[in-house]
Amino acid sequence: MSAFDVGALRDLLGPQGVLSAASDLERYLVDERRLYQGQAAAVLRPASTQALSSAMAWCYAHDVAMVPQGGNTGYCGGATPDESGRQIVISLERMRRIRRLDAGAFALTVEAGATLASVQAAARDADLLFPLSMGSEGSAQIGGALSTNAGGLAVLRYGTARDLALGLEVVLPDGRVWDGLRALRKDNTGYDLKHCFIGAEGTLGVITAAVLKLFPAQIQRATAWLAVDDLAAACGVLAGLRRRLGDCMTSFEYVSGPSLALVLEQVPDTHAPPVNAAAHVLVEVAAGAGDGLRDSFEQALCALVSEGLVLEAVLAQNDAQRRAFWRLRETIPAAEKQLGGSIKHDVSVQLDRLPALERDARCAVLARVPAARLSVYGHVGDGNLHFNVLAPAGSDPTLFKAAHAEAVSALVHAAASRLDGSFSAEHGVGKLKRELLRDTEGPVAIDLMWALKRAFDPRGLMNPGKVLLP
Ligand code: 2HG
Ligand code: ZN
Repeated sequence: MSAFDVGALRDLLGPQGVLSAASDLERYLVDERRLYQGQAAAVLRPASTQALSSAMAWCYAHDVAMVPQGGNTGYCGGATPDESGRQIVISLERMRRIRRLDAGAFALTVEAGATLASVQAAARDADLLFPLSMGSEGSAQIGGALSTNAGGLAVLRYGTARDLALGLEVVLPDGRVWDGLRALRKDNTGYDLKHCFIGAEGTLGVITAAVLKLFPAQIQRATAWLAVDDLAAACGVLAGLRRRLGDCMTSFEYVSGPSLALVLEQVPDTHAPPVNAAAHVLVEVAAGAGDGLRDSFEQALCALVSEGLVLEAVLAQNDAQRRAFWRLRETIPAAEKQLGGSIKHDVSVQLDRLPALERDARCAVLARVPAARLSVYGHVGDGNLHFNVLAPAGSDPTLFKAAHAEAVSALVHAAASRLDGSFSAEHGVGKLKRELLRDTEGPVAIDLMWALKRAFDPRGLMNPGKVLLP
């Protein structure tokens, strides 16, 4: 029996709009990494903003806590209900319409439940580009991506989800709707409210639709796989390519030798790249019409080879080779999962401190657990590393994580903090990192965050216990 009678919510949302049978709820109650197993009184699946607004007004009036959920691909447990069985999950999965595409304004209005892949496809159909891209784009939803301010593979050129939002529509905890769906490129009318909801992980309201920025299609594109000595060399290559090519680089992804080895060993149909080295970089450049991008890219790479920064470079000759390169990078998380998972980190520092971060974290972790396997990779162009730590070969990954996760993460986060970096570059805080947020952001920042929380959600019903530790 549910903690409250869901009949009233069914009246508001219709039979498809409320799930309450245990077997229907299951998949909404556990997070992607299986770190948290929650319970819920029901899952609401509104088909429109108006319907959600009435349901949330009802929840507010009845003191029911609400947990918004997108594609449930998050890494920090931000969309999983607690164990009380009294919270309700709000899934946006039935709100996935493309509301309008204004090609002349380079803007797309879309409902929160649309997957990133479907938003990209809608832009592509109009010969335009929506650049937010990540391994989970087939299931990750735009509402969740905005709520966590997701990053991904093209931040270097186009920015994070925050940079791609022109306007938002949000249902507030009491059911009121804030209509901020405008496609203005410039708007200085007071506080920029949309930025309060972006990255708030559903703790201030539920994003139901967004106006997104579109870009000219990438007519020319070139992709290369580079062999380098180490992360410091990779950073040198990044700077060298930037100086030579300007702003046309869209991705600059680092893949350490051990991360590549995991992929080759664990992921079917992956083949070693034609270069052999201790570390690798996947770099992609793109531009609109015109010519010469591939030539200038090739020249820049040749110059970096002569300088000794790049050991070898292979330019993808066709789309199949490009996809094969990307597969080597994008399947690293799957390879780690296959091995029983890793102790994951999502740290960032200012660009010129990245090699120091890697070195300090490596020394600290290996001093404590000498046999641990490190899988270090990530968005070096954004100063963001995934410094992941796996169990020694042959030992039990679950026992390893249980024994070492806390201490190892403290060491990696301390290394980032000493370099004035962040413990969460692109995956948010959720439930997993709320203690870290409280302990590292400083009292003024935490006071301001609580002031915002209380102003938007005075009864504390919006995704309670996430981001800010009660
Ligand atoms: C990536 O960059 C994702 O592939 C996942 O952010 C990172 O699984 C990870 O640690
Ligand atoms: Zn990442």
